[in-house]
Amino acid sequence: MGFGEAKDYGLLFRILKLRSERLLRPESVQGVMEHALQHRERVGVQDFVLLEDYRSEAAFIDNLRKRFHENIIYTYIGNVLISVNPYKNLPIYTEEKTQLYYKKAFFEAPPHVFAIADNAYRSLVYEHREQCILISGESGSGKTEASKKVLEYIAARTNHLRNVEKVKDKLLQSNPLLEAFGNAKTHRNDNSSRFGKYMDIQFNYEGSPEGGHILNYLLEKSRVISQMSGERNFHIFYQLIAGGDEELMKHLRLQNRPEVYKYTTDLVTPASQKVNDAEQFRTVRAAMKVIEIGDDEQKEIFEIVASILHLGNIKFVQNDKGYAEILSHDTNSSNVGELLKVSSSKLREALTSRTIEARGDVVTTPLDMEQAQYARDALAKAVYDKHFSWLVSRLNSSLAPKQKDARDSVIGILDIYGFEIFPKNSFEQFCINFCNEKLQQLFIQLTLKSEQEEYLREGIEWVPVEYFNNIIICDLIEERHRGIISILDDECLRPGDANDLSFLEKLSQRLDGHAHFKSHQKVDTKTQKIMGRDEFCLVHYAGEVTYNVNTFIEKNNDLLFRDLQSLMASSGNHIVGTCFKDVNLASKKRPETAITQFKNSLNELIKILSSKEPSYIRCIKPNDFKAPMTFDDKLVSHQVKYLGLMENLRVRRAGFAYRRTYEAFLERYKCLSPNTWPNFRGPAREGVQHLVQSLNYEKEEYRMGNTKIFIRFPKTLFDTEDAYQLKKNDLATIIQSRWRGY
Ligand code: AD9
Ligand code: MG
Repeated sequence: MGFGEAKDYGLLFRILKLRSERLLRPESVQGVMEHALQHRERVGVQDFVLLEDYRSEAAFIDNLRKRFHENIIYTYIGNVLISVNPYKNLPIYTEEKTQLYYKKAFFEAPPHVFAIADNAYRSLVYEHREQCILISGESGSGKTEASKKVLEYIAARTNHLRNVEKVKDKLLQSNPLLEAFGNAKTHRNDNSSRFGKYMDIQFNYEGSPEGGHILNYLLEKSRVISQMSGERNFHIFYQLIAGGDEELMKHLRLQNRPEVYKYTTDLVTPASQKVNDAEQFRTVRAAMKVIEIGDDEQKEIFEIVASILHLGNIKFVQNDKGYAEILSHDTNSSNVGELLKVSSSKLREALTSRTIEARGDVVTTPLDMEQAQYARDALAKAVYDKHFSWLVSRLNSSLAPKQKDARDSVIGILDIYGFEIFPKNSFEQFCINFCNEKLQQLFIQLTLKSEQEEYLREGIEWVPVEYFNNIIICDLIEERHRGIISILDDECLRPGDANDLSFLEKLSQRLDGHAHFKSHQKVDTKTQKIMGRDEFCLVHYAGEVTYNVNTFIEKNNDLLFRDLQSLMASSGNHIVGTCFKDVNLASKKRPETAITQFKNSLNELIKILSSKEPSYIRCIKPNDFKAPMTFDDKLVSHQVKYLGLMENLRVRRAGFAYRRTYEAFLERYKCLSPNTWPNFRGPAREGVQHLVQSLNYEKEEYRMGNTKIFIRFPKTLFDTEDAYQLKKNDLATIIQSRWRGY
């Protein structure tokens, strides 16, 4: 290919100009151009802002697909990283690759999760701006893997003194531990995180990690008692059963077959999986050791896990009055009693009756079969859930920095469930999607607002970008007295005959006419689907979702009978005792509902994140089969929509992609103009003016602010960078840095 066919006119023009000014040697140009153009044809562009047709979703997906098939899983939209799960191990996380990202500006190396990590680290350490990295995407898209890579990069990048290594080891080992208790095999992901996680890595004034802190959100506790067919309970149950030694198993009264326990029967575990589970159990114990969870505490943890398995096997029989009873020789209940160090007979009583205080009188009423089963399952869920939160706080006390340094600062990493639209959506999806609305709102606030503020500060004309502000949906959900959460809580607190359908009726009455709410009486305009009598639909920023109200009231009330609570508070297992003592049994006030607790913790999280500078990693799942080299256009297109990537790109293209101070820009590129080379003595702004003239920047490509040059398209900067590399006559670097793909 000769120059006549070259499409990259901007670069060509600049190179020719530099050549005519004798700033470039002619023989270096043609080969590089040819190579670069062919390469781009094959691997697409590394930043979506470089797409010619940036409004076309087809072009967007085409670019992702091209790169994916070349094993290039990372692409940018400005400073947002898009990552496509390769479902195979790629040699992109080696020591050598890690070093490639040390102290590199974004455009100097191929897009990578390491670049995001390095950028955050440098901004924190050298510019003292606290950072957070927000990772989103649907189940199985690679969020947790990405968060681990960030942590690993930071561990590799920071100093290797012994005490620092110890802290890093603890931070790294928190992952296998939390995954054992909080992850499970689902249809979408063999290692699916069933909780949201925000982790702060704390650094001292030297930039070394000195501790960490984890916040956990909304563990999917219903998984403890039942799983969809083909899915599993939390990993730890199987790991303990497969990997516990004889002595431990005897102590826990466990058999080494998960299928004999009701809570783990749903999936027959193949032999290979058992080997894997046993191995993982050793990893978990090793992690516990690093975290400094001693033998006694470990024993108590496994007693809790085992007691839940026994609890699930408790059988009720119906007595002649129609009420539930547990036979006194039932070994399951006595196992639970012994392991949790509570009276077995009191446990049997609390599982089959209920004490209610009414106007000073204490009345005990027996439970029927259904109520007793509900009580048993509620207890199993509560014990597991509280114990998981205990584990997180135990981790936190181990991760807490030994010396509180006044100047310590953090990088936060958020690995939280992405937007969910299933054929049937329930209370859990409602919570998760609400969370995503809040994060989208934060994205808007942090990215767009700060962008506009900077233009104002720099005296640059800013044409406001049109974008959809989802605050209207956040309000619809959480506004006091009027929002969906308030209506749900009111209904949960209302004595009498409140139920899921009465909640739906209230919603329909109060929210009728809201642009983002559709009641069950309406026809869904898009799909022409008539909603069921027990459904409502929300028009989320990412699309329409129909929710089924069935079990909303029960899940939001999240009731555990008081008798069971006080019994657990008396447990001689100190973890269980501690977990349940917090519940103020004497209080007449109702505990907060599940959704209100979630809303409050989410608002706390938003407050934390708003105080930091964000980076975004958007993860995409290429297919539903966990298969490598398979790219399903339709599936990816859905995610591009739900992640709001086209909108993101549009906003990015509307503004200025890059900005650098005049001093930094001049220092790097001064060799590209005869007026600034080898030194420029005047003000840096003037020097940059000479540079942009020499580089032939078009008027709409850049603006000169008060202290910085603003460059509208990354391409302009890439071209300048290429010219700089060419000038240095370093051909290897130009091919790598610009046309990357390795
Ligand atoms: V969930 O919402 O917790 O269900 P995640 O966290 O988004 O989900 P995860 O990181 O667990 O997904 O990735 C799923 C699986 O994809 C992993 O277990 C790996 O087998 C695979 N994966 C993900 N990212 C990579 C990668 N960068 N390289 C290789 C990967 N494999
Ligand atoms: Mg995960």
